[in-house]
Amino acid sequence: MIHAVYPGSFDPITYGHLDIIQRGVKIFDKVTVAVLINPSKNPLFTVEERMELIRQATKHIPQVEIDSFNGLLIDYMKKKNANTIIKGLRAVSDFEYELQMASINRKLDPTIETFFMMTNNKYSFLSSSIVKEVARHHGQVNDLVPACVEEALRKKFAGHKV
Ligand code: COD
Repeated sequence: MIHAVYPGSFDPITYGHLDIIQRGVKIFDKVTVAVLINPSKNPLFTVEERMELIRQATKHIPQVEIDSFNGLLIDYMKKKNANTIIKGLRAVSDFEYELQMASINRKLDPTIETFFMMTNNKYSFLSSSIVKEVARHHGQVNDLVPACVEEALRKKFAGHKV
């Protein structure tokens, strides 16, 4: 069985992330979406909120498991007995960073493979940061994120002056 882990901040999950998950489950037997617990990043959503939004957004995909982790991704991979890391690539800038990550991860454990998936062209511009920026100014995000995330953003920024 090929168990892949799709790690990220997912603050919050977008249609770009969801597209990678939906394509990932066609290739791998099981995909764990793993939310990084990183207090230094000052996220908009708590880890529990982010996991719940992923849960709602992926409830139609049975091969998906949702989890969180801290520390090194490689240590988490070993703990889960998973052998493949899924990463999404949007632009050349993503590639440089992800190549560095994949190289250090391979050095830490050569048995774990990083699998890169190109973004869907529809979502090549899309990031959680862009979504938060638009939502903060009460712009429309309904075609960028699942409905549950749109609602959660609306609540977070309700009463926030533009
Ligand atoms: N289309 C396609 N892919 C996308 C899109 C999109 N529109 N948006 C995002 N993605 C991809 C990203 O490229 C990434 O692969 C993934 O989705 C998650 O994205 P984010 O932005 O939610 O998460 P990141 O990039 O902040 O996550 C970084 C990690 C948590 C993966 C990384 O920091 C990590 O592994 N940290 C653990 C510590 C560690 O082991 N570090 C390495 C050794 S030093």
